[in-house]
Amino acid sequence: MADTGPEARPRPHSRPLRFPSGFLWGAATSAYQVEGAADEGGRTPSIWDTFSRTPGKVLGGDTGDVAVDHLHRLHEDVALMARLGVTAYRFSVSWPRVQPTGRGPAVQQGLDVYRRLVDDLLDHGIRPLLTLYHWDLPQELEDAGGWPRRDTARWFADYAGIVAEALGDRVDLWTTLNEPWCSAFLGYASGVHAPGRTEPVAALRAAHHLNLAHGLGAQALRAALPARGQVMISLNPSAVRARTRSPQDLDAQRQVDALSTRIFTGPLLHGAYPADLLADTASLTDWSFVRDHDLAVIKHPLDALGINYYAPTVVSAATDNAPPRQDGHGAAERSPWVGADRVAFHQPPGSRTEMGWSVDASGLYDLLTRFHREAPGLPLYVTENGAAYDDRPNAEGDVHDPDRIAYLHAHLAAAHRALQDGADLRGYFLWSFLDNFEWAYGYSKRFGAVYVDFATQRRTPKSSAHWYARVARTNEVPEP
Ligand code: IFM
Repeated sequence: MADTGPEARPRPHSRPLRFPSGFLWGAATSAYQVEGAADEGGRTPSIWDTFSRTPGKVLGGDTGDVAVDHLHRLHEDVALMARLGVTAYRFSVSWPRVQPTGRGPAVQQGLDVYRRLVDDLLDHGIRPLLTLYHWDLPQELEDAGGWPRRDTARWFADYAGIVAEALGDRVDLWTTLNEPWCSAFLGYASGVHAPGRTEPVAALRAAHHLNLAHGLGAQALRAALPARGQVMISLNPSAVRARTRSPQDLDAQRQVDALSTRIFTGPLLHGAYPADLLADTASLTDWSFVRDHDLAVIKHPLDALGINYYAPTVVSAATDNAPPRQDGHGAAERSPWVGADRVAFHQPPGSRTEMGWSVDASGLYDLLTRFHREAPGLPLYVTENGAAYDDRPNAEGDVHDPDRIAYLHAHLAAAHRALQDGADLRGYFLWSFLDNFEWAYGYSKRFGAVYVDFATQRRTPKSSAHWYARVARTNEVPEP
């Protein structure tokens, strides 16, 4: 549960905040959001190609067909990263680019793209962190049933093995899945993400098969990687706050914590689904899709846990005159919170980003210290953190983004407090290196430290990129 005790509050500091030596200062992207080249090299459509090409699904009809043309500009983009002092790059591999049918042979041309990228990163002294799945399921596998179908987990493990065989000699940090909560519940319950299905039970099945895919994928990685290969998963656990301490509001907090976080950390870290989650969803399913031995597979020992954090979630028990449901993931007609029908979501007062998400770094502290307590000794990475703002170049062509600098500052200070309180935090990955395709919001939300003119593809580092470069170079976060 969220820790809102006195130790969670910011402590005044006047000296720069120094991070441990070897701390990774990274930036992150994902394949569909940046690559473009959608129809090149034998790549087939993913669920996001299909979804974004369906009228009405993505704001402005935007697609990732061209995105920010990263695939054609890998060399230029890596050189820019190096100039900005980034010491690690988290990218994802597009499954349909390397294995177009999702379960057939690999395409060498697809694997070569990532080999070139990794070699370029290593030549510039930038450590690659490879994410195997950042939401772009090959469409052919969705047509065969998608994540609600159990076989998808096995096909994912085969794909993981293929990529590990190809790149395991040069990549040592591996993430199986990015934010499986979004894949399961935004993809199959609220339908605001691809594949756009609105089937609550399918979402629960998907969540389990994503967990299973992680476990089987981790086994495949271990079999193919040298001993120094590290296997993790990137979750987006919620820092859930109850609006009041009433038993009803605390129960709403418990439900959302189970559905957002413990549905993954339960099996991953403890080898079991939480009893309260099973009870909350009992009217929907008996969970018989969880088979013998699945939980042992999922509990495969992790080398590290990746945490993606943007904003806390504030909930209460719903009342008849409760405000409309707000969950920070777009205007869904159906709720992603399967089985939690009596929960209301609230916008706390205070500043917000362009996504409408509140700015509150204490949630990051809460999560890092929570997992430090829950899984003592497990190294942690912040694999995503950042903010969207309405950045625009000024008359000189410069892009000043003081709000993003303030956001990053506050969150790095929170990460530093967690380190001081014992969390074994090894690195931080800013989301995102480049402005990019923000899923159902298309190109309307800019998360990048580097501004991209989407018409010309010209890159302009924002003030925050220069600020972050100084942090990476000095290993210190300056005073505000
Ligand atoms: O852009 C996304 C990313 O793909 C996954 N995590 C959250 C980011 C901002 O919404």
